[in-house]
Parts: sequence; structure tokens; C-alpha cells
Amino acid sequence: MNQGHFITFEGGEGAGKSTQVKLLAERLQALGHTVVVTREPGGSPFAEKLRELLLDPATPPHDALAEALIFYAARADHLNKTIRPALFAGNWVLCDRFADSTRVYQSMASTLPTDVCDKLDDIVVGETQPGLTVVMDIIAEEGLARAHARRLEGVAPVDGEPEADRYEARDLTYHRALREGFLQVAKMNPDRCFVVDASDEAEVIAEKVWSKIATQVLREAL
Ligand code: Z5A
Repeated sequence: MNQGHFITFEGGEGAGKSTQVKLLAERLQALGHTVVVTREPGGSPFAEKLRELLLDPATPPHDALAEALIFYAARADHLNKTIRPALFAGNWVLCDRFADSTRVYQSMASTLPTDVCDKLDDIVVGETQPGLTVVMDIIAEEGLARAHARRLEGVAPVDGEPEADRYEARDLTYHRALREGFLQVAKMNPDRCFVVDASDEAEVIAEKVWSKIATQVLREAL
């Protein structure tokens, strides 16, 4: 049985997920909670190896089913090595992307049939569902501009521009479909998902997330 709290952050590129994960972790730690910050793809040594393959622009083309199977292979290991042990120990687990990303990227915005996505989720995630998912909503253009600016941070002009990963490099129509996909996931799961306007200042978003945690997650834990 899960004793801890499992919170996921979802949204398109550059929405500010990593920033919010960090701010929430700091706030929880300041209150004395043990927090495990993790991410997908990745979060365990095997899953981090698969992350390299998944994000590498040089990875050969493959279909959405093959890709989803790799994401779920990584997720299975991540759940068993990192997430479930942490929850069992009563910790908070904050995860930067999780299964909703597969539903949106490989299914809604690509070609993986919904029922295949459902089956993979049943087999791999099962009952280890997040208690709360923060969906960070931002127009695709703004998110991409942030992701682009972040990629340039700390890079000397002489080094040239670092390459976008396989997902960031796709066209605007695809990124708009991702935004719609995440909003649809939130509509389908109103009890679990909390949509925030990710174009706000980071501190404003963090306050909204904290209010939600205080009213939903902490109250339910009493
Ligand atoms: N993927 C998939 O297809 N299927 C799956 O099942 C899973 C993933 C799990 C992982 O990439 C890729 O894998 C992802 C989907 C796919 N696609 N891509 N690309 P990743 O982990 O490398 O990247 P990401 O998840 O998309 O996150 P990101 O681009 O790193 O962005 P972010 O975490 O949402 O944002 P951030 O790093 O917090 O902020 C970005 C910049 O904006 C940074 O400079 C911040 O300082 C700035 N920022 C943050 N918040 C604000 C606010 N509020 N205002 C202004 N500026 C801000």
C-alpha cells in the first residue's frame, strides 16, 4: 500500500515543470518532509540509459508503438527502483512528466491507439497512479521560446547553438496538438488534474500549486 504522496507535473516543452518541481520540493523539505525528485524518461539508472536513446536526435526513425514501449520499459524500471520504494517509505515523490506524457505525445498527438496506451498503463503503472497531476498550460510558441532560451543559457557564442532534442525540434502544429492533448487529459481526469496558467510568474504558479497541495493532498492525509 502507498504511504507517501505521488505528484506529477505535465505539459508541453518549456512550460516550467522542472522549475515548479524544484520550488515545491524546497517548500516541502523546509517543513521537514522527505522528498524524492525524479523525472521521465529517466529516474533510475536503466531508465536514464533509455532516456539518452529516446532524446538523441540521431536515433533512427521508429513508430509510435515502438517508442511507447521504450517509454513504458523505462517507466517499469523507474517505478520499481525509485517511485514505489519511496512511496512505500512514506516519502513525497515529485515527478517531472509521467504516463500522461505518453498518452499525449505517442497517442493523442501521434498514432498509438488509445486502448494500447490503456493496456500498457494497466500492466506497468497499475495502482501506482499519481494523487495529483499539475498540468502546466502555456501556448506552444511561448513554451518553445523558453525552452530555446534555456538551451542557450551558459553556452558561449563560439560553441554555436546546442541541438534541440527529437521532440523540441518538431513543428508548431505538433506542439499545439500537445497542448490540446494535455488539456483533454485534464478534462478526462478532473479529480486528479489541476491546470495552472504557466504563463504567470514562477512564484505565482508556485503559490497556486501550494494552495492545491494544502487543500487537497495534505487535508486528505489528515
Ligand atoms: N516524452 C514523451 O514523448 N513521452 C513520454 O512518455 C515522456 C516524455 C515521459 C523529455 O524531454 C521529452 O520526452 C519531452 C517529451 C518526451 N519532450 N521534449 N522536449 P525533457 O525532459 O528534456 O524536456 P521537457 O520535459 O519538455 O521539459 P523542458 O523543456 O526541460 O521544460 P520544463 O521543465 O517544462 O521547463 P523549465 O526547465 O522549468 O523552464 C524552461 C525555461 O523557462 C527555463 O529557462 C526557466 O528558467 C524558464 N521559466 C520557467 N518557469 C518560468 C516562468 N513562470 N516564467 C518565465 N520563465 C520561466
